[in-house]
Amino acid sequence: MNTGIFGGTFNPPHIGHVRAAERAISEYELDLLIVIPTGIPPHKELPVAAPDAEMRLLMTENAFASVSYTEISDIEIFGTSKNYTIDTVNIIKQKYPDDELFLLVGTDMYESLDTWKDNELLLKIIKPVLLPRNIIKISSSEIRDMLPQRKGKEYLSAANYSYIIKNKLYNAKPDWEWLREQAYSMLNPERIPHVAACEAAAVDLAGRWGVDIDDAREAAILHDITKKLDFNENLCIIAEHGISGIDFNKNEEKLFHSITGAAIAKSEFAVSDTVANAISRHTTGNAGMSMLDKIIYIADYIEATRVFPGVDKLRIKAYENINEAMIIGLEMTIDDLKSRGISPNTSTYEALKALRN
Ligand code: DGI
Ligand code: FE
Ligand code: FE
Repeated sequence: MNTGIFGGTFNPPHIGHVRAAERAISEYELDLLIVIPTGIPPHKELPVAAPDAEMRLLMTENAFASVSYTEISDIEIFGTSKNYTIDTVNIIKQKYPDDELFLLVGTDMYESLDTWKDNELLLKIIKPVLLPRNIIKISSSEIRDMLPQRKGKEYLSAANYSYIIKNKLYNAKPDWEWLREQAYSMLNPERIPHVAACEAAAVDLAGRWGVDIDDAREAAILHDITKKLDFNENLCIIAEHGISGIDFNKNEEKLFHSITGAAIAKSEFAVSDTVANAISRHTTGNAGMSMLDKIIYIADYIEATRVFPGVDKLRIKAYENINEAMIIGLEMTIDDLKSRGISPNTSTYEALKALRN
């Protein structure tokens, strides 16, 4: 059997690694390629918001999940050795004593092989081969630089991109198209135009009122992500996230989605507290709303697909005086609820009271 060994920091693993592995498998006729994420990379400064070794292991498993003839080894992650190549190679040799072992190395490493620890012994155990040159010219460090700019998604597996965003690794910020896709997939399809229009309205209002446009966009895209969940599903999220202080009545089911939406926005999309608060207040409002909170509340109310008497006036008002627009919106909601025999939540009254002062 021909067995290849492919070590690396995989920080993060990307499509270039995967393509190189696939080419190595065919070029060197490997029956197995063992992919080995390193433990603590020697002489390497860990970059900001770096994943730990176990997170890199998990991402490496994700990245190679669909590549035949590969297996991911955790020997350098959980092993006690110092992660010298010779130690790793010895372990593999013990496991596969009859195999021909090929060590995949990049050009620079290939040229410095004679400086490696126990290099003579090493060369008796493995045959060093060049990591095939790649058509995809990308490096992990370039991807780490792209992620905070909302770029780089196309170089990562879908699972790894979600994982990186969820855990805010490398200070990654979500690609907007991706975030919309994720959010829309959680909605009833008929709600998508509302959320799209809400995003546009929120971005406009953020420009008008000097609020961070990205925060407004993010909050609007995500504001209704739990809207289609039923009572029990909402209760599950509340329990799972340890949310306390919910005292909704049985007939206030509609209020859950802002609270659970904020929780999911945090846990799945790593939104800031500022953005999470705007989501959690978008249905009732509350006392002491931030400008972002008001923008999301009003954008939800006046977005282009909304049709009700007075909507045009309210749209104008939102640009002239957002507090007055809030008051009008809250009053209309209270009237509407009462006319339907529903008593408005105390937060709704408190929001109104705070704005009138
Ligand atoms: O999720 P959307 O439909 O886009 O908008 P939303 O989050 O403002 O939800 C609107 C619903 O919430 C609507 O059915 C009225 C209801 N609602 C708003 N304020 C209150 C309320 N329901 C109760 N019970 N109490 C409130 O104070
Ligand atoms: Fe809503
Ligand atoms: Fe909404």
